[in-house]
Order: sequence, then structure tokens, then C-alpha cells
Amino acid sequence: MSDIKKVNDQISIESVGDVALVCINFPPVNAAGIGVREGLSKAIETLNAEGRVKAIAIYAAGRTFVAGADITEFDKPLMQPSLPETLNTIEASRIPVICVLHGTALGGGLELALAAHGRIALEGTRIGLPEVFLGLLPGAGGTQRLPRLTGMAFALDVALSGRQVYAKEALDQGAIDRIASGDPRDVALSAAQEVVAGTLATRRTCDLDSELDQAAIDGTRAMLKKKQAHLVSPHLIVDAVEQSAGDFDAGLKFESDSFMACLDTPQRAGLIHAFFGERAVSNIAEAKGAPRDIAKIGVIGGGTMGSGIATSCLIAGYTVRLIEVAQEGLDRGMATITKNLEGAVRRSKMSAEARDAALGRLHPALGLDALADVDLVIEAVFEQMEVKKDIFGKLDTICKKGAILASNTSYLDINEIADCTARPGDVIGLHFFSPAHVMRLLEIVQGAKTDADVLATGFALAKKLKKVGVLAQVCDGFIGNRILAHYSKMASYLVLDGASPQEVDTALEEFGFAMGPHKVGDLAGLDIGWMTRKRKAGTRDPRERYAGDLADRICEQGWFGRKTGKGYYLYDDGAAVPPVPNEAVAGFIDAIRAEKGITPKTFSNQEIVDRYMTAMIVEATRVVADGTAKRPVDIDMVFLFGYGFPRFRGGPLHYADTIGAAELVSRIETYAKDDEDYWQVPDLLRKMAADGTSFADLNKEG
Ligand code: T1G
Repeated sequence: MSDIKKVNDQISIESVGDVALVCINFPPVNAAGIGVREGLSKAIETLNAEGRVKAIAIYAAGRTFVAGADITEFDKPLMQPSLPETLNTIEASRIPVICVLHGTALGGGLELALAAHGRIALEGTRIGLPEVFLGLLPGAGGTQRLPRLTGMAFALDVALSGRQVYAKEALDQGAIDRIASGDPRDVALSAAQEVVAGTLATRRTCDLDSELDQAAIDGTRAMLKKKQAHLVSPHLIVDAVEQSAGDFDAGLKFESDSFMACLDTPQRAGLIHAFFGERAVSNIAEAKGAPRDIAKIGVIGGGTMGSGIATSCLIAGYTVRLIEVAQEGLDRGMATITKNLEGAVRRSKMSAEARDAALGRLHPALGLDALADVDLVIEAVFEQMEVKKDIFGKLDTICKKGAILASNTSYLDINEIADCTARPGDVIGLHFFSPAHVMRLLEIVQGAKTDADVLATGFALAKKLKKVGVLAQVCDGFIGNRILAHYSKMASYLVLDGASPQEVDTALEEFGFAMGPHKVGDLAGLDIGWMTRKRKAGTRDPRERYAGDLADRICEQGWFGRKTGKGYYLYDDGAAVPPVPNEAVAGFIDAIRAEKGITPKTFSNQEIVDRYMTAMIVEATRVVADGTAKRPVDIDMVFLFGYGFPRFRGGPLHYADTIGAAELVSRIETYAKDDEDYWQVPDLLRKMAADGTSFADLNKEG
């Protein structure tokens, strides 16, 4: 016989004999919002005051146990009880309290479980402390309680990596006490009854000791100094875990103070913007239509892009037909896909069985006729309009009615391609980023005649491929490459005007980029840009300052970067040593400056960052203003997921808000004194400066 009583909209108590089951029900992920916190506190206080039951089990309804604090509350005033207070109430309960976990018990959700006197996880449960992804540290006892159960080394690994830990590992490490199967409520009932029967031991985590593991602490500090010096929260996580070796309450206080310090950092704002932005970009009307059914995908082109796209589709479970024009190319593509899948197994991204199944769904073929029965074609051949138009003209007659015809072009006009078919409504741009089976960005390019369900299918495909789909309108370079084409000139201008390539790279790496633009160019191959410049030579605007002098001179030596051992830097074949500047480049720079009568200036790191970032922001503003991108947040996500923009900065336009439109306008006007053609204030930015509005305001307007 059970009696269910609602504490509030999120929390209910079910009394069954001498145990009580507390159910959390706050869709979609049972985030620990104010209602959950109030309800849990009240439930525990009431049950202790009544003293009727001998054990309490907390579980959650829906898809997952508590997935963390309610991130939407972070920009609002703190509402009591805080999560730490709620968890301390649970831990102090006279009646033993256990938690039953399922789905993803993350952040505050895991901390809730750690504050209980015992933990049971259903099979398939994952636990984790992803606060570090948000520029935070566990702020509700995680840094104090987890080490008491598992030791410092595991606690540091989990809190700093933010990774999700499967139940088996969590059990082995002592973070949970048992793995069970069944419905969360039924497992909660039987576990509570076991507590009463004495067959399931319980103890307060705060009563345990956390043994100082100095080696783990010191080793972690050394790693962070090298890899994450510019981030705030990881270092505080180590400090807090170290404090767990001391007095529990003092440790909680240290953790709380550290958490509040992180809450105010621009890094936290940037990372939270990234978290919600990743979801917002596909949460748009264009993505909501009913998608077409896709099961078989044809990929045309077995080169780097085509193989990467095919790999991504295979990993997602699709059947893939790989098309090439010659057997050699087809064999090369098949070999690349096989290697990509082996890599996925090696990185534990897929099992060996899944790899074999994927290879079983891969069907190579010569010629386009093999595409008659596919649901979607993704063309990934050479970036030449004539080649693409010829292919799409043939696909139009070969492919079945309703098949979607997509081009992976990185900048060509989708409308021109669509118009060489009798079915422009079925044509769309799906711009993947190399390596396509690793990079998460997918620019979904809407042609003027692309059907609504085709667009929706693009977003559904992105989700299935675990990619971040961003809507882009047709223009040269769409969103990312159009903006890149503008600000990459700034890196060249800075070098011609006085900085060295390595000074530009160092300044931008200190800003947070993993690699500066010259190292990126060397990695990608300088010949790619060289070919583009030569292709565009005839149409280049004579008024514009040419940015390719130095790169052309380097390429004319046959130096294309890492693949030739020489570029802006020198590369020691296979050696793990960092690249050293190519001294010959300095000679080219001096010669070009002399030819152009340039007196070199000195640029501080900040000046380099300011000019480079302002150039990026200028073109990004234009891309928002002309509607190529739907909102500023869409551009931010393009740069986080496709261009290695430092995630803690939130993206170029989130970063722009930390400077402000008025200051940006003033900077551009100052720079324009040296080059008024390159430096022009976008009308939208001037309006924002006049109105005192931000890109965040534009995001809200949608
Ligand atoms: N708070 C508020 N909303 C959240 C949320 C959260 N913690 N997590 C997810 N959502 C929303 C999300 O925005 C989306 O909304 C919907 O739920 C489905 O999410 C004190 C301070 C749990 C693995 O960082 O990793 O605890 O778009 O699309 O792919 O120490 O959500 O539908 O309107 O991602 O199945 C720590 C973040 C917080 C976990 C599910 N926790 N969430 O993935 O669904 S800080 C996290 C996730 C903290 C304490 C600290 C994932 C997921 P909408 P979704 P999913």
C-alpha cells in the first residue's frame, strides 16, 4: 500500500511501509532548479520531523537523473536554498538517504548523489563533473566528497576532464556502491528496503577522510601550467581537491568561494554562451519541418573530404555508396575510410564490431549510375563550378524522385548549381569541415529554391551525425570562409607592417587559439591559398591592398609548409620538436617592405589581437547585417566548431560584446587612418554603438 504526497510541482514523496521514495520530476533533464532544491529540502526535513520511515531513496522520473544545476539560473540572483545547502540538508539527515541514478548524473546531479549516504546506478548510467566545460568547478561539494570516496587522482581526472564515466568504472572507483537494473522507482524501493534490512550499507561521505595524494596534485598542476595556463577554473579545481584532505567544512567553504570567483569570469560567460549556442543554432523554424527519410547516402569523391564525409555517415549508421571516376581513386577512398574507422576504434569512439558493421554498409562504385536508389547525394569533388554543374545535371536524371542533391562546396553558388537541374527544390549545400569525420561544424546552405523539408532534412542529418548544423545563405564563402577571407588578410598586413609571423602566431595563441594563422597555413598547405589567389588574380579589386606577397614568395620556392618541410616555419621530418621560424622568410619580408617603401612598426601582442579580432568582428557584423547568418550566435558557433576559436571566449561576436560597439567603432576609425579601404565601419555596428545595443540583444531578437 503506498501513499503519494506532492511536496511541490517537482518533488513528491511516496510512503511505502517503513520507507519513503522521493521522486524528482523536472523535465527535460531534472536540472536542480529552485523548485527541485526547495522540494528536496522540504521533503528531507518533513520526513525527519515525522520520524516514521527508516530509509529514504531519492530517484528521478524521465530520461535521466539530475543532469546538473539549472544553468538558466546562472545569470539570475541566487535563490535560496542553494544547491550546497540542499545537499548539506540531505547529508545531515538522521534517516539514511540513498540515491538511485540513471541516464546522466552530471555536475550538481552527481554532487546530490555524493551527499547521499549511498548510491545505486542503473546499467548504462554515466556520471560526471562537466562544470569545467562551463568555466566553473563543482560548487556543491563535488571537490570535497568525491575524493573521500575515490581518492584524489580519480576525482581530479573526472573534474578536470569533464568526461562522462560509465557505471562500471564508477563502481570500481568507489563513486557508486552498486549497479542495478530495472525501473528507477522499483530499484529505489528495493534498495530502501535493503537499507532497513541492513543488507545495503550506508555512511555519510563527510565522515570519510580524503587522503592527500601529493603526486597527483603536483602532476596535475604541472600539466595545467603547460596546457591550460589561461583558464581559471581548472587550477581552482586542483586547489579545492587538495583542500579536501583537511577539515570538511573548511573545504566546502574554499570550494564555495572558488565557485563564486569563477561565476564572475568572462570565461564562464563565454562557455555558457557556447553551451546554449550549440543548441540554439538548430532550434530554429527552418529546422522544424518534417525531414525526408534518409537511409542510403551517395558520396561522390573519394578524396580527403569525400572519405571524411563517408566515414561520418557510416559511423552514424547510414549505408554509404562511394563513387569515384577511376578505380585508383576509389581504392584510395576506401583505404582512407578504413583508416578513419580504425582511428575511431583506436580512440574508443566506436567498437570493433561497429567498425565491421560500418564497413559492411560501405559500397564502392565507379560512375554516377550507382546512385539511382540513394536518398541523399553529397557531392565532394573538385571546387570548380563547371565540374559540379556537369555532375548535378547528370544526377538530375539518374537519381530517384525525392532524392536530395547536396554539394559540399565551401563557397560556390548553390543556386547556380541548383539551376542546372529540373529539381532545384531538392538541392542544398552541406558544407563539411576537414577532417569531416572529426570537425563538428556543418554549414547548411539554403538555396533560393531549396524546399522546406530538404532544409529540415539537413538539420536532422546534422543531429544524426552529431554535428552542429548552422543555417547559411548563399554568398562567396557562406559564413565562415567569407569572414576568414577578410580577417586572414589582417595577419598578412601585420607582418608586412612590422610584426613577424611568429609574433602574430604567439599573440593569437596567448589569446587562446590552439595555433596561430601561419602555423595553420603551414599545416593545411600554403599551396591551397596560392592556387586561390592565382585563380582570383584577374578579378582582384585593384584598390585593395594585396595580402599575398609574402605567401606567394614562399610558395614560389616550392615551400608549402609542413608537407614540404618548409613554410613559414621549418619542420624536422617526423620529429616531435616544435617548428622553428624559417629564417629565409625574414629576408623575403625585408625585401617586400623595401619594395613597398614600408617602414616597419612594432606591434604589442594586444595590438595584434585587437587588429586581428576587430577585422574578424567587422566582417562577422556584415554577415549578420545582410542575413547570410541568422543571428550573431550562429556565427559564434561556426567559429567554435569549425575554426578553432577559443571556446572560453564564446565566439567572435560574444567576444565583441566584451569590447562594446562604441569602442569597436572608435578602433576601426583609428585603423582606417592607415587603410580606409580595408577598415570601414559596418552600418549595423555604428547603429549598435549609437543605440547602446549588443550582439546579445540581436540574438534575443532572433
Ligand atoms: N540546466 C538547464 N537546462 C539544461 C541543462 C542544465 N544543466 N542541461 C540540459 N539542459 C537543457 C538543454 O538546454 C536542452 O534544452 C534540453 O535540456 C536537452 O538538452 C553546482 C554548477 C544532460 C547530457 O553541464 O550535458 O551542476 O534546447 O539537447 O543531447 O556543481 O544536456 O531542449 O530547450 O543537451 O540528450 C552541470 C549539461 C551544470 C550538463 C543531455 N551539468 N547538459 O544531452 O539533450 S553546472 C551540465 C548536458 C553544475 C554544480 C554546477 C546535456 C545532457 P532545449 P540536450 P541531450
